[in-house]
Amino acid sequence: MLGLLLQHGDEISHFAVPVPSFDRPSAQGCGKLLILRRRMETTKMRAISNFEQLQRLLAEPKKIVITMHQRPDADALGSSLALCLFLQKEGHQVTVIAPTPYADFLKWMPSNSDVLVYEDEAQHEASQKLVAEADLIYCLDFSCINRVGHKFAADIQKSDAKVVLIDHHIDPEDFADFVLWDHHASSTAELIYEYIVLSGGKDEVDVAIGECIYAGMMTDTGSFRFPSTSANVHRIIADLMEKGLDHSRIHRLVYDDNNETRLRLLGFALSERLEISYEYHTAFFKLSAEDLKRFDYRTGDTEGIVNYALSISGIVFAAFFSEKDGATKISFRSVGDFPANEFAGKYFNGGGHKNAAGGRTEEPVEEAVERFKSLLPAYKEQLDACVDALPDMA
Ligand SMILES: [Mn+2]
Repeated sequence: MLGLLLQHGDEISHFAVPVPSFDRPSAQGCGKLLILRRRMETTKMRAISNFEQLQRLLAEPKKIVITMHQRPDADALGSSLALCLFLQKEGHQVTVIAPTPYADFLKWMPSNSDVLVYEDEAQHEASQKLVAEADLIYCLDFSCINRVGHKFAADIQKSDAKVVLIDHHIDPEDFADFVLWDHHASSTAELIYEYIVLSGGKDEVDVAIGECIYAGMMTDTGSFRFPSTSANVHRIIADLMEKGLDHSRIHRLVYDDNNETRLRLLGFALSERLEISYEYHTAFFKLSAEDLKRFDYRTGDTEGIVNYALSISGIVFAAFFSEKDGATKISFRSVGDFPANEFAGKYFNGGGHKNAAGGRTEEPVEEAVERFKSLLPAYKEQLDACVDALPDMA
């Protein structure tokens, strides 16, 4: 683990409030960028060490690669493109490399056409060359290096480049030279905005950068409804709107770009593939490979369907099982204190956030679902307690 990565709530008493402190000495010879974000009522403190070291590296034009987790979502891609646009303005040579293809509804993002896809045969070699020759590699929106895929991870680790990790997932692995991490942040996009501001680049933020950041924050907060939507998120949005951001346009681009098969797949899932266990306050979907084929499934088509299960009155735990590439992928969602990430980690080789996690198993979807159902009784008390804690809707 990152020995010097301070977590939320760590006690540092002598920092000035509320200005970011840029002039602290490096933490005990540590090679990490150390950022502490702590909320004190409405005031947030940040302390940074070794930030100057990174800034010194960036004082000269550098060759930079930015990457993100596989099957990037709007936060991963938006964060990457926002950072790319900013670093390009600063005079660097920057390329965004996505490990895998991604959903069409993300392709409106500014500079999307310049993104390379590592898995794409035609772009694989160019991607590898850029990684090998990079001075700096930014890893965004993931905390375990293998989330880019084993081959890509090996390329990154072989490269002499300094690695910068900017992320909000729990338990970051110790693979980066510089780290900006806060698992209380709503999104990586929020951290990217802060990173730009801390780099003295607030004036460089334009509509294009703002659109990418907004898309990341919007999707990771469920359109600003999850508890992670802090006052800071809304302050950032205010800043972006003052720069000319058309927020309605981004909602339309992301949410109103359904194709017919995607909508019909949703309808089918809701009417035929949703199971509800009122006893355990749990609801889940299961889609077989055949189901997906029938509706001409394309990457991203099932995104967000799990949330319909969680929207049922009295349901506090939801899952979405789908059979892809010979394995079963699962999304978990919960409300309140039920730790979806611990559940995913313990039984389905996964992890994530407390209320939104993912997992994967080699079992066929039916077997995975049966095992899931057999696990619920052990959680009855916890699930009941979650329901008791729900706000009174009366
Ligand atoms: Mn994210």
